[in-house]
Amino acid sequence: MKIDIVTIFPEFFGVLDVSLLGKARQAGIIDVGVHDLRDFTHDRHRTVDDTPYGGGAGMVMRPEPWGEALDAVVTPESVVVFPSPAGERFTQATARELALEPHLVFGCGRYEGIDQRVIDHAGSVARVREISLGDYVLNGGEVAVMAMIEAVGRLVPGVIGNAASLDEESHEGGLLEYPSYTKPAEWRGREVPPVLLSGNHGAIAAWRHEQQLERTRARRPDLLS
Ligand code: 6SD
Repeated sequence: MKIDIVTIFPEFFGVLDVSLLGKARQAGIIDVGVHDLRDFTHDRHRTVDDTPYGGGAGMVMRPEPWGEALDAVVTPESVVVFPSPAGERFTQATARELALEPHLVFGCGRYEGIDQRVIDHAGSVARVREISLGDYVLNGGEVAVMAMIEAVGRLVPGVIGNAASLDEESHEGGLLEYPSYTKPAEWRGREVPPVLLSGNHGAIAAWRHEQQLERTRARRPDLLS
C-alpha cells in the first residue's frame, strides 16, 4: 500500500518510523511519502493561508498550494482522505475499507480548514472522503491522520505477524473486547478469574462472551441497539 500525506507539519509523522508500522515500511509493505505543503508555494513567505471570504474568525488554507500538492500525488486510483470534524465517522469498518485500497492520500488541514474548492476539485479526479475521528475538535488533521494510518496499516496483510489476533478485538464482531490477564495468578491480592485457569475451553469462551456483553451494555449501549 502507498500512503501520501500532505501537511504543513511533516515532522509530526516521524513516529511512523517506529513500532509495527516502522517495520512494515522497512519491509516495503507500506510505502509512506510525507509532503510539506509549503514546498508547493511560490512566495517568499511560503504562505498557505488567507482570510475567509464572508468574514469571520481565523484563516483558511489557500487553494493554490493544495492544488499543486494534490496534482503531484493524486491519481484516479487514489482515495483522498481529508480529516474533518464535519466528516463521516471513522470506524473499524472504515479502516477495513481503506485497508483494501492501493493508494491513500491524506490532506491535513490547519487553521479554520481548507478552501472547499480543493475538496471539490479532488473529488473530480479521485474518490474523496471527509472523515471525522470523533465528536471533538482538534487543532488540525495531523493527529487524526496518524490514528487512521495506524488503524488501517495494521489491517494490511503482513503488517501484524499473527493475523488471528485481529479477529477477537474490540469492534470486530460489534462488541467490546473481553478483559485479559497474564501471570501471576494472584497479584496484590487480586486473583485471575478462576474459569481462565480451569482448562475448560467451552466455559472460557462462554465467560468471555458474557464479559463482552456486560462491558458493551455498561460502556457502549449504542453498539447493541
Ligand atoms: C483544520 C482540522 C482537521 C481541524 C478534526 C477532526 C476531528 N475528528 N476532530 N477535529 C480536525 C481535522 C480539526 O483542520
